[in-house]
Amino acid sequence: MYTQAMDSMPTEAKPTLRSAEELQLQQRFDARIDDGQFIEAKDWMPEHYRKTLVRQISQHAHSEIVGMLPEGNWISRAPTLKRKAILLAKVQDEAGHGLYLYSAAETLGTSRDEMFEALHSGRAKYSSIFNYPTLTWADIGTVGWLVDGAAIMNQVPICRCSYAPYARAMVRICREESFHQRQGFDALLTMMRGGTEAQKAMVQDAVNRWWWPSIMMFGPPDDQSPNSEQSMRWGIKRVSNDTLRQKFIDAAVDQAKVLGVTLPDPDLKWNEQRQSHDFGAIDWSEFFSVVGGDGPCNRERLAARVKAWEDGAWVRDAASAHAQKQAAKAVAPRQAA
Ligand code: FAQ
Repeated sequence: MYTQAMDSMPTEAKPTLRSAEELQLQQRFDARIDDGQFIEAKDWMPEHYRKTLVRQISQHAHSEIVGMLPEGNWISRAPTLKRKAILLAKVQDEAGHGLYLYSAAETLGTSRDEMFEALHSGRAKYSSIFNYPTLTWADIGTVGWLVDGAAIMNQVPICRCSYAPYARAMVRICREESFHQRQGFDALLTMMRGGTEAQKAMVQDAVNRWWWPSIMMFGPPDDQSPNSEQSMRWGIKRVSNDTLRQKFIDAAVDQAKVLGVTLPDPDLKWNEQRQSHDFGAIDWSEFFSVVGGDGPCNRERLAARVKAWEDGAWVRDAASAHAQKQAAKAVAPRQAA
């Protein structure tokens, strides 16, 4: 980062000169952010910007991978071949999203092993929503409709995130998320339009259980969101937690009407003045308890990820042994020559 000329200067002169250079780099970085330019992996960036990105992108990656569990649980029980093929493709897509995102985080200098270790030791977070159980087939449709719907609402603005590798990954991810939302809505519509009374009741029950956790996905209210101000200043987040939550609620109300389900909030009503829906109080104690590790499925989800990591040890060992052999073969002919 620093020039050789500076390294050869007397020690006492270094701190001032270094900070002068850093100041200049910081000013250039701030100007680029203000100008709406993208930051690439090789560009200079403040350490706090780098750390914030690693935190958000790795947590996002973990969410995609842990998010495979509640839906993967239903692949063998999908009601028709068509629904099974769709669900299989969706769960595979989530794995792909996780891999794009881990790659984007790696460009910031954090290894995938470090990120996995943070997840497995419980230090890293993943989305609160994946700590709820998928009890019936209607839960799978509801996850697609509400959870993927909330994910798209949150993720479309990240396609314009100031960190280019994250923004590029998000463009690809959002294209797939919109298919995910549609397939969930379609599965629910099929049950609500042509299903039995029991199937309709099953859909309503799933919506009742997933509604509040889905609107919590956007994170704490803006005035209790410690990272928002700085992340918005840096263009990592483009839209605040509360604004996205409101947009999601407004969109979901109309979709619920098409489906013929009731959203479980008696205070939900159109506010003519705000041109938005008012809604009831969110139970933030539930959110913080789930994020803190005490949700209905936190232990089960983490145990499944740790087991998958341990079961995969032989694959990682075999791949490294193969890579070592290949490297040795590449060196051997050169030595013989
Ligand atoms: N769950 O200051 P803020 C998906 C934490 S992907 C758990 O507002 P920030 C696709 C937050 O990390 C879903 N923790 O934080 C799919 C922070 O803690 P920390 C994931 C949460 O970062 C569908 C603390 O609270 N999407 O669904 C949550 O500015 C179906 C204070 O919060 C993303 O990750 C939460 N819901 O804003 C897959 C999108 N909310 O780290 C499979 C990218 C907040 O300081 C099946 N991420 N926290 O210890 C973001 O947009 C942001 O990180 C937010 C949080 C908006 C999630």
